[in-house]
Amino acid sequence: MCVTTKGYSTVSWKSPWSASSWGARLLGAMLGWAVGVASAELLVYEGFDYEAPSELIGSGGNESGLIGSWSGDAAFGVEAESLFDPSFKLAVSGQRAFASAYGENRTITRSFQPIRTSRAYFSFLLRPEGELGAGAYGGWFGWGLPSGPGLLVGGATSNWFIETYGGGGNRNSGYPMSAGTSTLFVVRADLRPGNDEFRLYVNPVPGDSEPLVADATKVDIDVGTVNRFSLTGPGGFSFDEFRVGTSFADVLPVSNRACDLNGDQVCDVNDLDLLTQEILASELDVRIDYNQDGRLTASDRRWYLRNFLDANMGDSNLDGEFNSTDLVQVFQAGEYEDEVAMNSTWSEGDWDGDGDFTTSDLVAAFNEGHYESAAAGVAATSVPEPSTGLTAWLVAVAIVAKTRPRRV
Ligand SMILES: [Ca+2]
Ligand SMILES: [Ca+2]
Ligand SMILES: [Ca+2]
Ligand SMILES: [Ca+2]
Repeated sequence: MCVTTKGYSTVSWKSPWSASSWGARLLGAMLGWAVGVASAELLVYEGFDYEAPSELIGSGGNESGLIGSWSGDAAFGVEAESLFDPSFKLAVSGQRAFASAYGENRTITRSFQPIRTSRAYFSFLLRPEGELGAGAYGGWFGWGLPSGPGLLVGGATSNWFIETYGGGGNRNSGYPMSAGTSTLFVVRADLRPGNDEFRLYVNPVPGDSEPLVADATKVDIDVGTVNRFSLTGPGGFSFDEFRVGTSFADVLPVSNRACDLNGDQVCDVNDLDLLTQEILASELDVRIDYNQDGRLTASDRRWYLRNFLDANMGDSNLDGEFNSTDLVQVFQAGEYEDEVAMNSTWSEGDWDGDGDFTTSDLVAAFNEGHYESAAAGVAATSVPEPSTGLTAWLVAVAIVAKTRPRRV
């Protein structure tokens, strides 16, 4: 795996909840110390930091708020590679739980410290594996709280839903399931005498505030004391990054690890260039398959640009705007249509990611339509708003002619 050797090697991939840090955090929380801005208390964490591949049953012990090991049916395993949320902003660690489609119902559970607060938040990732619907009973599966009548968040072949454990009281989230694509769930539980209230949020973005409106709400069951969760159903799926906390933010900790490919603690053009190299090497690494299509392509690079750098094609200095300053920068680098293969980076004009600065980069950038002609350095009257690759190229050449002599 290329990124492992080039990039991730400088950032340890171990769990953020090492025994010492977990203990300190828990102690701090118990004593009422501030353990982070707007952070209350992370009660439970399961990131599947176990040997892979291995049986899930028997894995784990008393750590990170969990009690005892996984117990139940043996048809669940630990598989290499953590799941990621669709925004790639959620902090993840370890491996993941995995179950291929099965010919019978099955369940495995893990206990945790009983929830004592009236409101709790649960977060986790689910990813359908193989063909939707494969396995017994329509291939349903999900995550559950198997206390009282129980709660289930899961699906089978269409949309993710929340329902009573074992069926009934189904509430459709409106979000479709897709094989091979991870979905992030947050369940807010308001635990009361009598029926409890559960709000389901699908694919919230870590770092954002709690949505005002839930994607599904369920108010017709009383689950009683909550002190364990389960993975259940015959469908094929992966599960990962389970957290329990007392606030929305607690269960969605943000990490820049997915964008910091070279491990220097910042996400910038150097990471983008590293990603370009990985894409050109075209060796699949799920940690940089940002659009989750099972391939490493220019689409992943676009995803990176927009989601991590908040930038568009052509924005060579990554200041959020594609303007004449970017054009001046790339032409001053002097690699436009030069004779040296694969020598150009993003800041040197290789916007389409093929390793060189050529006309195709200008066409690709201007065709996205983000060029701002009124930017500083070029009078709006002298540079009309370009709309085609050809005018873009003419604009670029005109700017070059105005800003620097031709390199000899
Ligand atoms: Ca994990
Ligand atoms: Ca991809
Ligand atoms: Ca710019
Ligand atoms: Ca190029």
